[in-house]
Amino acid sequence: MNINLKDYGLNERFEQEATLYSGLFIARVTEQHRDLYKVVSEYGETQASVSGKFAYCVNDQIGFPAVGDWVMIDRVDKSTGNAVIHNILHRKSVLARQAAGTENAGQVIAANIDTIFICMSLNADFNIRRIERYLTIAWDSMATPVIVLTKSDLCVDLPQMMDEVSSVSMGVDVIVCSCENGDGYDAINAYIGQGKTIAFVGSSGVGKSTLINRLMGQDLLATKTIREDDDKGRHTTTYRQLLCLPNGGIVIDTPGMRELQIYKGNLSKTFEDIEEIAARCKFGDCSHGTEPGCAVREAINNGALSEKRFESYQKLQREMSYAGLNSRQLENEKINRMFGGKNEMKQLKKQFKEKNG
Ligand SMILES: Nc1nc2c(ncn2[C@@H]2O[C@H](COP(=O)(O)OP(=O)(O)O)[C@@H](O)[C@H]2O)c(=O)[nH]1
Ligand SMILES: [Mg+2]
Repeated sequence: MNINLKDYGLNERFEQEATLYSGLFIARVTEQHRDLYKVVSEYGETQASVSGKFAYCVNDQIGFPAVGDWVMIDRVDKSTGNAVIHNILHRKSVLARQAAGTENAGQVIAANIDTIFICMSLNADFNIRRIERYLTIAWDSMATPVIVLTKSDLCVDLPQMMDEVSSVSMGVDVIVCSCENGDGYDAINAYIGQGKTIAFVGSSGVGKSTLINRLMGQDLLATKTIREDDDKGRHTTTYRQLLCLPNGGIVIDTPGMRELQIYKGNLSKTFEDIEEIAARCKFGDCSHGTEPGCAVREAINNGALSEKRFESYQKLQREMSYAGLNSRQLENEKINRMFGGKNEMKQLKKQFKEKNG
């Protein structure tokens, strides 16, 4: 044993749950390369993949392990081949998106995170509609979103941009930073504590890996060089990766996502202002079209609500495929599908024990 998993965020909740699986070892997923995972246990890092039974039972990508997951593996001795992942422990939070090119399949971006840093640069990438999209996903994940505005050194009109951001970021902390002058690093560090996991999300090129390297105190992650910046389609970070920070805390870097379609989201929290206005409409089922007494149209007409923001709200609403289902309900659904309830789960464990002595 040479690794203290507390440094990787292990806490009592996961330790407790792990005791349900005797004969298996607890580990955290630190990297994912398609079907192959890198996991870390008390005995060090090892490669792992899911068992055939596991793959057979899961019928949605959401059910597969992802970076940040706590999993139960069958071996820690590398000399006997890759470890087999048999179970995922209950996720405390799940950041998910719609899998690219699918209609109704989710994909986990990161699991068991405490804080999501939504990164956007204050130059080319700046787009408040995108912040709304990220917030909708983040608020549903059970982790706390924080907006990180990068490259403040390249910003032309900071007060104007901050105004725009504050019109969509109610209840969310906003940090302005720059790796050129170190602005904002103290504010970022304030979120990083022993055993806490932070995920960085945002478009490619906004400076996520640069920021993480700063926090690590060394250039561990590849970042784009100036010359490579011309090469538009290129992603320097190609897979999700979990790293331990020198002063405690764990970070997950993610590659930029070309499309971030919503799989499940929380519009009520992201658009609290609109829902508050809508509550004053004359009709409870007002569609905010041409009905009389529509408070939303009135707010748009008198300038209290931006039409663009309302359109964005409606667009995201249409996009939400699992409307009405929150993360916990989805998680329960998944367990029922996988194990057909508690009895089946017990049965499986018994069979597994017999087979593996
Ligand atoms: N001017 C300026 N450039 C930055 C800043 N942060 C990152 N960059 C540059 O932006 C490019 C993309 O950074 P990278 O960390 O690879 O972005 P990622 O794709 O989000 O991980 C690199 O050339 C960085 O040097 C910043 O605060 N100011
Ligand atoms: Mg990167």
